Amino acid sequence: MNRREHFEQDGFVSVLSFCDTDELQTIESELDRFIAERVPVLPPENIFYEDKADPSTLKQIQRMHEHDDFFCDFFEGKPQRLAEELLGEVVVGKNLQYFNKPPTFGEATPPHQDGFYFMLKPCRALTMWMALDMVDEENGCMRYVRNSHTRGMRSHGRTETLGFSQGITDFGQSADTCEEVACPVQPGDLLAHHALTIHRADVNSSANRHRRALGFIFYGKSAEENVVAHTAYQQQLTREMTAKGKI
Ligand SMILES: O=C(O)CCC(=O)C(=O)O
Repeated sequence: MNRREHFEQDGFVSVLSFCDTDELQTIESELDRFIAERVPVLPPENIFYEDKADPSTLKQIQRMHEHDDFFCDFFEGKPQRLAEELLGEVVVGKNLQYFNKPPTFGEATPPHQDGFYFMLKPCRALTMWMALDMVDEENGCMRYVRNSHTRGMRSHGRTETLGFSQGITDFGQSADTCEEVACPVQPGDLLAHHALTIHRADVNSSANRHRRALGFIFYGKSAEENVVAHTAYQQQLTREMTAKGKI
């Protein structure tokens, strides 16, 4: 089976060594530069900290490609080509994200389907998640429910998790637990999942290992976005997070 067939069958696929050591070294130094120079001047709704008063707890950066030439060029290169191969259509790049779960702070990622956040018709989109650190069960590897992308959208409700405001309300049915696959990865390995694939991750329970990754979101050209509802939801969320002092 090729990787598109794996993606279509399981709702996710892993691509080992998507970036080699040289590419990773370049990404690491560009990321250091981005965090030092860009993060301090970005709109606050693009940056989430576990503890706003402690910069070492940086948890997420949103839309990096809109703020930086290096990350824009990278996003539109290999990740976009892979997205087109897996979805089988022309894609539109929507978000390049940085994720971290710092040791002792890293919260669990609630079970969710990205399509619930995206608000697309049809729900033709995918997310890629490329590890920058070694990520295993101890520091919270990604977990996918195999084949869940064929069973439609589940009901979601608000969570208190910063950066993952919606979670599946009835997660834990037997198909969820029996079909869940833990995906440990090495730096440079990439996981791609369909926007309807249920996924989650545990807390980072390691003593001193970070759990960093880059996320790439692409919508298929055939997917129509409910821009009004999506923008209204994002604005509401930003207001709530500001009021709670989270951003
Ligand atoms: O990093 C994580 O724990 C979750 C990432 C995720 O859910 C996603 O990229 O869709």
